[in-house]
This record gives sequence, structure tokens and C-alpha cells, in this order.
Amino acid sequence: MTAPDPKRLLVATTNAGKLREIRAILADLPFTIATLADYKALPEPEETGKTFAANARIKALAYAGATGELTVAEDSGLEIDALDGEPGVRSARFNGESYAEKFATIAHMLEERGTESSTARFVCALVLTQPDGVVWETTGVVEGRLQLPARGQGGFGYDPIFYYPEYGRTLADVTDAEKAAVSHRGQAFRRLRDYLAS
Ligand code: ITT
Repeated sequence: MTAPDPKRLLVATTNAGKLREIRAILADLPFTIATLADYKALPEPEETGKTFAANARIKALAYAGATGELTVAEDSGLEIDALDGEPGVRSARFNGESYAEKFATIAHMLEERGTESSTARFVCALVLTQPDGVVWETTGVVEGRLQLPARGQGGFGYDPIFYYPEYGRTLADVTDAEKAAVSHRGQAFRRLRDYLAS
């Protein structure tokens, strides 16, 4: 007797920080987790959407179409209220090669607007697709505020400047589990886990 094929889910992201967090949340799901590293030379879709959800759909549909897999993709980023929501959907490609440069750009832009801080949020739009279309989607949001200079060694991306009031620390200054418990990505992927487990 042969065992039935385990269910497979392609987590379609090129971002190692995202992948690490997503793997931890989906660890107990009875699915084999595939990643883009399991495929050779998949073209990266252009993120032309104006919203997180639009970009997540573009990525999920492109990778599901290219691989034939049940695929989840997410688009995420930081919205800073004093900067009218910047960097938003441009978070990954925002001014500056390194995050130290991106943080300096943000500090400069805030200074030009006569402030040092601002309320801010991380947003994560998650889209689950089959090759022939969207199956399910959700969005997670975590509210906080900017803290400059940067603080903490954990997490990735903008975490060192994102202060989470309930913890009294930045999301780079807490454990991975503490970040996941409250983060935009934690919320969205726990909902996905519950959806796929039901
Ligand atoms: P994929 O599109 O391949 O998933 P990406 O990094 O290009 O990878 P996005 O276009 O969604 O992904 O950009 C998300 C950016 O938003 C990410 O590169 C960080 O700069 C920022 N970001 C998102 N979630 C974050 C988090 O939990 N902590 C810190 N920064 C985050």
C-alpha cells in the first residue's frame, strides 16, 4: 500500500526573513512546504499593483501559474502616517541599498516635515491561489510607531525602527515568537493555517 501524496503548499517569497517567519507559523500544518528554491529560474513577476492586496495577487497567481502548485504569496510593508503612508508598497525598493540608508532617508523626510516620529503600521496582504485563480485572501495589520535611531538585532527589514507600544520595544528587540504573536504576518498566516486545517 502506498501512502497518499502529502498535500503541498508553495510559499512563494524571495525574502528569507519572511520565509523563516512563515515556516515557523505553518510548521504544524500537515502540508509539505515547497519554496521557490525548489524551482529553477522562475521569472520574478513585476509588482505593478497600487495596493498590497493587488501585488500579493500578482505574485501568487504568477507563481501558481508557473508551477501548478497551490501557492501562497504575500505583499507587505510599512506605512508611516507622517509620510502619507510611505514607503508602503515600495518598502522593499525604498531609497537606499541598505536598511541603515533607508532609515536615514526616513529620518530626513520626517525632519523635513518638522517631526521626529510618527504613528505607523505594518500591513501583510496574503493571497492563496490555485493556477486557475484566487482561492482565499486575508490581511493582517499591526499598529505601532517609529523609533529612531534603530534598536535591536532580531527580525528583518524595518523591525529595528518599529516600536510596538504593548511590548515597549521595537520588533527587532523581541524574540521571534513575541514578534509572530502580534505581527501583521503572524495574524495573516495563523488565519491561513486555520483555513487550511479546517
Ligand atoms: P517577495 O516579494 O519575494 O515576497 P519582498 O521582500 O520583495 O519579497 P515585498 O515586496 O512584500 O517583499 O516587500 C516587503 C518589504 O516590506 C520587506 O522587504 C521589508 O522591507 C518590509 N517588511 C515587510 N514585513 C516586514 C517585517 O515583518 N519586518 C520588517 N520589515 C518588513
